[in-house]
Amino acid sequence: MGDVDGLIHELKELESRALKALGDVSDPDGLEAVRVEYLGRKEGRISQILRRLGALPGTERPTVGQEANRVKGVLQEALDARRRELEAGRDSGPEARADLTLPGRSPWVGARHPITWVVDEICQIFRGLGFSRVRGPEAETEWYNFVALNTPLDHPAADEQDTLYLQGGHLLRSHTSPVQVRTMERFDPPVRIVVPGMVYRRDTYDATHAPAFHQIEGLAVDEGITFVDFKATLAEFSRRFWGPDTQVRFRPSFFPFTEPSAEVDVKRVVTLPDGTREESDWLEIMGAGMVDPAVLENVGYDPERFTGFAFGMGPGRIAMLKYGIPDIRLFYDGDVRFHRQFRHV
Ligand code: 2NM
Repeated sequence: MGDVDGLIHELKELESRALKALGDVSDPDGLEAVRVEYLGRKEGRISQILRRLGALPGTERPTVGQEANRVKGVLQEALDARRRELEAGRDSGPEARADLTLPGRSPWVGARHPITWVVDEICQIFRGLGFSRVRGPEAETEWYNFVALNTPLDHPAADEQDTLYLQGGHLLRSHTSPVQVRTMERFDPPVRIVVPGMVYRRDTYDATHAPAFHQIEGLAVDEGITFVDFKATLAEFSRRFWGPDTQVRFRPSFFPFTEPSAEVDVKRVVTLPDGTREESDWLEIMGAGMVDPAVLENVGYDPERFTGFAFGMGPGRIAMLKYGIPDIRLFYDGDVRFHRQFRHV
């Protein structure tokens, strides 16, 4: 009896080991290895046990034989079931172990830089008023940056305290006006352009100054352009950008390249979250003026025949006013916690 009990115990152990091995198998090769190990005709573990039946007394052979056949049947069935599972592609590979209840990872969504938004918005409004968008070089000559613009080289703006000079008499443009000069040289009036771009000045980087910053300037020259066109165009732009109830004010000022010159201020009407309307203070948003006849002369236009107006703004300053940004360095330091707030614009 001892031999019979021993063999039956061995068969039961073999059965549970084989079932566990089948559960662990993840591909057809592994499945075949388990089949050969347990059910193989010659070397399989069940065949080996059956071969030892011969050593048992004839009366006890059927007990062990029946148990061996039962285990064989169970394993064959489990093997076929596992094969079907693997073929169906279920419960295999890394997906099988994936936790489908985990929240997905949200993809990184870029945000438009607030200055880019302001520049594009301004250009689009001026496009509606007939102005084209133009670009030009950032390394310039003294002629295009200063002299042609009626700014002599002994003017404080041209001093190396204020302008970044390069080798060979070149400099980094301190405003985008040289592009207006180049455009007037290449095209006869009518000219109506806006010129966004980076400009450079020798300033210390602090909350209100950056040595490289954005500017957008504009120019209209034609026969018969008057101070009324100048005021009306810039007031219309201001209302389209800041809102239809915006008040606009022109204060006398000075620029070497315009005469007369003005600072343009706006007073906004802001609607608070609770619906009440509040007026802002007067905000200085641009410098402007009628183009000085000396500038028209310098580009080869006849100043007796043509007149025009020009203006310049800092889109960084406008973005700071529009969004309540307290420090200009936030635009340039590249901290995503700042930039991701602008995903909507
Ligand atoms: C400003 C203010 C006033 C300006 C003048 C010209 C040009 F080329 F026509 F002479 N371009 N931009 C101008 C005039 C720029 O920025 C504050």
